[in-house]
Amino acid sequence: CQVVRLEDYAPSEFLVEKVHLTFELAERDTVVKTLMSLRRNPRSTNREQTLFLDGIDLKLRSLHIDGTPVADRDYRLDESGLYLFGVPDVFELQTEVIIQPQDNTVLEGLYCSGGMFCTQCEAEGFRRITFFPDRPDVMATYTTSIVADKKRYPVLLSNGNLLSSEDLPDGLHRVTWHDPFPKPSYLFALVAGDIVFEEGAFVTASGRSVALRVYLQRHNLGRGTHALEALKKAMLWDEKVFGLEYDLDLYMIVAVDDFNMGAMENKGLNIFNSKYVLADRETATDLDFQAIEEVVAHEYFHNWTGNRVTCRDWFQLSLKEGLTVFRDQQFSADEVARSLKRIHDVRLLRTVQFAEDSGPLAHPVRPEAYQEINNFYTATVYEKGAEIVRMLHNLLGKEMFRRGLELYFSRFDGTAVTIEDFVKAMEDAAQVDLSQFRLWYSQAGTPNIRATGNYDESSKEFCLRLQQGCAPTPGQSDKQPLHIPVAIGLLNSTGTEMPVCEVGHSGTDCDTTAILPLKKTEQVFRFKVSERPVPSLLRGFSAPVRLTYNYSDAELMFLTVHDSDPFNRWDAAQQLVTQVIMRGVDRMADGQAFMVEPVLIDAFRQVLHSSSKDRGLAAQMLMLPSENYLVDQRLRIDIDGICTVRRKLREALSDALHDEWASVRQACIKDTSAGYGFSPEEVGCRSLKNVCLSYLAAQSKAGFWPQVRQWLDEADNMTDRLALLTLLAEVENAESQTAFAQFYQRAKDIPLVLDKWFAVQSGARHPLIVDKIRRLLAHEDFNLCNPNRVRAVLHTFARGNLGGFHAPSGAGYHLVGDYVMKLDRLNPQVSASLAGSFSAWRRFDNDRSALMKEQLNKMFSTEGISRDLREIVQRSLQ
Ligand code: B3K
Ligand code: ZN
Repeated sequence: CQVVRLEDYAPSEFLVEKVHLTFELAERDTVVKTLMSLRRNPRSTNREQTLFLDGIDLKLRSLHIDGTPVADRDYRLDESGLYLFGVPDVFELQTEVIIQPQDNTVLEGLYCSGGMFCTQCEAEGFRRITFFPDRPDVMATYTTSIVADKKRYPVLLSNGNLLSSEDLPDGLHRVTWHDPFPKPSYLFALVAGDIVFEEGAFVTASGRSVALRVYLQRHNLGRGTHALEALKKAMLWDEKVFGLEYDLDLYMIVAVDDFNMGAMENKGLNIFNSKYVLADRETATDLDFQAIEEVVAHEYFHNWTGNRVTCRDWFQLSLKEGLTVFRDQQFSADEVARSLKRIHDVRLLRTVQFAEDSGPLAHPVRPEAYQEINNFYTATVYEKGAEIVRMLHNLLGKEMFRRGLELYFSRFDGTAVTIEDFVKAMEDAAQVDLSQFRLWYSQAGTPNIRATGNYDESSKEFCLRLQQGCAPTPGQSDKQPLHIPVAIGLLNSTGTEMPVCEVGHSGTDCDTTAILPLKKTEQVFRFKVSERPVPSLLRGFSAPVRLTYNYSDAELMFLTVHDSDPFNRWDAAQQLVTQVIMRGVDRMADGQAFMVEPVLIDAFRQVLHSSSKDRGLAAQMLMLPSENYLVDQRLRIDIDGICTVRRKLREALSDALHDEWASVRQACIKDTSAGYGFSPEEVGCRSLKNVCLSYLAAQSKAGFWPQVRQWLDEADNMTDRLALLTLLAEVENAESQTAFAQFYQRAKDIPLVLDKWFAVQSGARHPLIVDKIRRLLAHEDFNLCNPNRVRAVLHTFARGNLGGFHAPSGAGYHLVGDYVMKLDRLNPQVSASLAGSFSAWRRFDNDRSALMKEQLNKMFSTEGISRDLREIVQRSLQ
């Protein structure tokens, strides 16, 4: 299989200045006519007379150079594109191709969704539309004409500003768009359909007024308001925080039901998975509302970090993604409770990214080789990439970071650049040396920090030893020490923070949080303190590392109550529960019975008692760490032990604190009785209320389930309804049956709600879950061509329902393995991501490991699997 390598990068031999595309959209054959001006790239060293243009599944109808048809001997076609021999240095190329969007199930290039035409070109989808140098360092200005039946496709959209629209004979019409900003082909977009819009307006800081439109299918009208409001907030925020304004007169978002990812930042015409646009309280949960805000902001922020300055090649993907995720995280943190946002992001990082970084699919944030670039839209490139930018932000400080970004834009606006260009701009602006810091981009794996503390009573010195290391990852056996900023605080015995003053520091201006620059394999830091401290380590999760410190239960409990950093309060609670669970797992492995440790009950009781101070945070502290987080704590995964101990612990906490769960739940209800609102307090209330409820369900008393049914009838929003339904999914009784039947009736015409109906069942801990999944897959509403539906059932099961997927019989593996193969023929991106759930096979017990490997082998030996899937399987087996 062909491997693309970073070290082989060479500038494009030809550049494209201008492109004029004409689409004649039709149900069977869509014609794409392309006129483009090409010229030899002065920066290319290659002097070949052959020009290669990418093109996949295109039927060539005609080919002209400077108006003259190209003779047969002067070109050649193969399955990857078009070779033109003996081309001049400057010329115009005219092509005409036929494509079949109606048969496009890979959802890349031009395809149909819900009666609409739409496009997805990142990373390499444009080559499915026309012959083109489909690489991000070829930036051109685009003019796009679209011709279509006016009745069926009254709305015709593309990037930029509207130039003209006119009616044509035979019920057709033509609309022409022009985007004045040079852009890479991956940012091209087109939409055609019978859609409507919700409109808003934004006046930029420099006084330009921008029309904002959220396009939806007619029956969804009214459900785009939240997205529209989020867009306005994001536009204002980027002006305030980074001085970045929008640059066109129109900003469009279109919601489509069939989409491989979350959304796409096409210039001026974002195309979104409808999951990240449509919302009202009847159909979306608080988490959905929050996710919409994040994704809308993320795509908007790409206009500068991604579009105006783009990537030179796909190895630089984190240049735009890591930076833009960081920006959207900062935005959301300003919008909601900052610490909750951080907890949310760190949870994701620790479960998904850490797992990726410790398995066979581990890769640096700037990868060095790929077979299929779509496999690299990963948690590492996105989330770890964002953590690197966050560390830079903390190292440089807010002001310097902003200046660095300004320098970056002044140097590179309108060009395609590298991660190195970004780091250099930061380095130059702040006058700091980032040479060691750069390793974060090239070295894969999660660093481990072992921290040990020692207090010397006589000298009143606290000595903190930090040792860093990193396990080998594929292709990188030797790791160098990284520059890791470790934020710490020191608490005295009453829980008050002491100044963090290093020995030798003169002055009296020590802060209560210090950032220690860990740069060597081992470093010792000494602090002057008045008494033995309890250290609060890695505050705010100042670096994407695993840090261990030999905390006693009592110390963790102390931090849970006293740490002034709310993130670390939450983290201390998580560490305490994790510690207790892992001890339980060890005891079980030794054949001992489960017992709940009183320390945990005390800790939970304390959190419950003071929960009214910050309900959102309390809810997070009371949630047990996910199975996914727990399995990642040890190299060898004891799946049965973890699932069992976690379940028993939940039951024990349910029992021991029954009255507290009930009363805190009541208190929350009392405070939200005024109706449904979306303020952080109300969201916090709902989440705490539902956490309490889930504990009450774990050891349900008589009459509980009929009560749940009643609450379900009374619920006035999707957050509560879904929380209740989730509980009902894990039991087999009359209430559960009617609840699911009724929910289905309400959901069946609303795809996003129906996805929830599927997902809740797929994620349920249930002894017969594999049979249940089979039934869901055979359901008339299950649809293998819709990625949201597939993810609702298969990804939820394989990635979120560990007990079920890893059933000892191997039935879960079998089922998912079969569906990977079925899906692969339709949509390789989705099949490859599902296949990733087998990648950790080596870490399981021998029986499971063999069964998982068997599935991977089966995939590998199947003829004709996609490049996407082949790469994932191959790397998993290596
Ligand atoms: N840039 C797109 C992702 C495109 C996915 C290609 N397989 C979404 C985003 O990160 O904003
Ligand atoms: Zn992005």
